[in-house]
Amino acid sequence: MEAIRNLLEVKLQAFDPEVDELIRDEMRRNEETINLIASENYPPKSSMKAISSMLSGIYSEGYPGERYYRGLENIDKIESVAIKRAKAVFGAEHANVQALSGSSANIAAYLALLQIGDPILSMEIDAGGHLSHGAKVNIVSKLFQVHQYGVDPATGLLDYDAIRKMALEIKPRLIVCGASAYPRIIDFARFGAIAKEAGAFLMDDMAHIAGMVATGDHPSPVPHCDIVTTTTHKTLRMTRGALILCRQEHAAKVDRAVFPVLQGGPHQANISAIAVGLKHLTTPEYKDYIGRLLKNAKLLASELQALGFAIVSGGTDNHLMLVDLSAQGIDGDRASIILEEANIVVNKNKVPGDKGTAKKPYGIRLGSPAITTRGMGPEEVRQIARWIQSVLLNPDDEALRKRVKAEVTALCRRFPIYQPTF
Ligand code: DSN
Repeated sequence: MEAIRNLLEVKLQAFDPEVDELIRDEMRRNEETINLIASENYPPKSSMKAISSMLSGIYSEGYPGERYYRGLENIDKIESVAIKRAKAVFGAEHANVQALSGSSANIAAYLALLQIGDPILSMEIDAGGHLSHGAKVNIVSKLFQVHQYGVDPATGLLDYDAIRKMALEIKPRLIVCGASAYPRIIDFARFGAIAKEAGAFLMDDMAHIAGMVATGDHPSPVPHCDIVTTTTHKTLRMTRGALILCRQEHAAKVDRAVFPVLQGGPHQANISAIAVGLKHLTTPEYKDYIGRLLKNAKLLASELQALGFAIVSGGTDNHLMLVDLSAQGIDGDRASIILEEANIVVNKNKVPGDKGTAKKPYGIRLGSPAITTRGMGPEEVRQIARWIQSVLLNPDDEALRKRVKAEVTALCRRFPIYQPTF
């Protein structure tokens, strides 16, 4: 933040006060709101210092030691550090750090392992899968023959017997496990056995749980999968990008799928920030952060349950939870709007068996990564649950929302996002 602030003060404010003010507004919004978006977080100042360097203007098509342009001696070293750290943190045989986002990482993984038109078996978006796992509106569904599994609508859990049955019938070339909205541990060993029996490759998109995997607080998909992808900015708390981890046998195909098949020059400023972020993952502070994040998520789920909300699957094993609002008679769209009016930011989300639509589902998704980065703990989590209850049970009470907003803002002031040590 300091680096960005300096940059703003030195150049941006004078040159472009319009954009400067909008960025400042966004920083103020963050400082004054409770962010429960499960996929968002605040990167450390050291990572932001790295990303705001002149590396933003560099072109470096290719990989360390095999570039198409000259002048990349330092860039090669930086990318090599990022690769070495990514392999070490996750125990992977090979790492590619160039994919620009989770969706491009996933598409690169498919292109590495599959021919166009091959069958894939993945999780449907309504059950917690991601767009890039093959949702109808996504390019993946046009490139490959996508078959999808869901969760048991009664329990909200993956039904591994049903997935095995589908896999043996469909004979997919690739099975995708991993999700954007699944609150329980995924049995990667079980998926590995199903993929082996069906003769399929196995890929995991661990974007949401990668932070816990990095610290050993969640089973790792790496030993069981041909390829594992992740974004870098959710529980991993880095700047926005992606990693693709794979077995050595797939390394050349993965690298080629990223460049030159899918992308041109990688964003080297971000790769330098990812290298810095990967170093953070090995610190005792980060391990402690993940422990607090898990406790906060479990507590938020149990408090909301005690206050009468239905939590899909009855709780959470990770950093996120899905609240089914059908019993409260309020849809997730309206819920997210009135919570935002009280400075509590969440996203609407479908829940298993949801009768609503993507735009008006009957659930919301909540996560603990951002509030935990700010240092909020049990006392604040209990208070947040009470605020959520009072706002959602009184959707027509604007005065109440104003009062909650004032209380939320006061709490946020006690927990500045960027403390001196972060
Ligand atoms: N949009 C992200 C999420 O919220 O899970 C996934 O890309």
